[in-house]
Amino acid sequence: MKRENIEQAYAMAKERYAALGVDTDAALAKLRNISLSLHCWQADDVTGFENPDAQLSGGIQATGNYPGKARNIDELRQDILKATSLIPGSHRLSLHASYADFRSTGAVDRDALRPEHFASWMDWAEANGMKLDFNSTSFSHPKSGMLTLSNPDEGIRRFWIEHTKRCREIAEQMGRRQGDPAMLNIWIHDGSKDATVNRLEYRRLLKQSLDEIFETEYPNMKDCIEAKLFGIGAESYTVGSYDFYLGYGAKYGKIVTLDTGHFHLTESIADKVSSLLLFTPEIMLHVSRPIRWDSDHVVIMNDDTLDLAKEIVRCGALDRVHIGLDYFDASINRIGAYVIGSRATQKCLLQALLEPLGKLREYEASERFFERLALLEEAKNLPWNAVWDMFCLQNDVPVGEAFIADVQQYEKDVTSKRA
Ligand code: RNT
Ligand code: ZN
Repeated sequence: MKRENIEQAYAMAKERYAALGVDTDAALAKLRNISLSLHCWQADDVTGFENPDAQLSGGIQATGNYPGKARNIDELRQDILKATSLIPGSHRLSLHASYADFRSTGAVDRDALRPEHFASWMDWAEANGMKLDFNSTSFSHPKSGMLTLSNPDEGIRRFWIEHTKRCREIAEQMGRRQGDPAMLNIWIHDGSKDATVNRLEYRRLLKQSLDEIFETEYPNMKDCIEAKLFGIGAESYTVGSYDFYLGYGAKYGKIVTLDTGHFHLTESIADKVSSLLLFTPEIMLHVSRPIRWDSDHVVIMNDDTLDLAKEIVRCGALDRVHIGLDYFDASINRIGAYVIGSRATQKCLLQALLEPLGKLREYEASERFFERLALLEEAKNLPWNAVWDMFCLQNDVPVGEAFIADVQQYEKDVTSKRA
């Protein structure tokens, strides 16, 4: 696309939006300030680096066998950098505890993880101007079973308590080093395939484990607890349900992670934002795309994601909502999957930032509901795409579909050569 055309289209869009009281330059500046937390696990189908034949467990599945997945830490890092070179703005990387780098330390089990096992990640992130977030990993481990932090077996429960404590310490070190708190997300798969007659007991144990895990206060990390509706093989009961974590978060001031794939399919995740903001400190998002189940398809610019972005902006909560991505599609080019999902999320945020909110709120305050609905409809086809192209131009990434060729080239040069 020619630079003059992008600039010309932007100038016209700017004028059009200005007539509705929207400042497109300000929207561009705000969007530039939003860092997505990119999930490291799209590049290798959530395999991690503890063991090359690791079998993904915990009720989640990456389906597909597209060639070229990252087989080691260096490849994963290279893929992430390729992806971020095609995504406008600067972003964070969210690591799972199963992505430790044991090359200079020797391997340890998950209850013995230390910041040193992530030192090379911290060096790498710093060198590349990227901040880190972290996740405990309860799945894909011999002690995972169906119950971890809620396991009545004291030995197993203690192992996972210790693991989660170690993860908080690692996140603290990441946060201290980068001068910005690392988000530590705790998601456990604990649940039951069939009817359980002990719902309360497992939840009591989970609460007890969390109480102990959170005993130490850390200033440079933030605890997030992620609920879920069900997993594969855990269809009847999930210990860490939304009610459970919402209660916990509201009572103890912890951040509740909303994964957009973890609710009944007709439930609006966007509608939860304003309530959480009133009762919990901040919000962590796992933006995903469920298709019939928590399938973790690549995020696209759909109504669900748009609604979510609009709610964040309408609540004036960009500084209280952390936007992480969480999907894993092994059926298409994995770097392309990062780029599509990240750019789609940003497009949604941009449209939210360009909403003629002043005018809409004026209509609403004076009960002009026809006018409100009419403007909401018309706003959908305001020239936001010209502003998006300008955003890509300003941030030196390919405009429009031009990134397809970049991903293809990388596939030709790099990923297709991986056996
Ligand atoms: C699983 C949760 C969780 C995982 C990652 C890999 O359903 O969404 O966040 O996807 O931790
Ligand atoms: Zn998630």
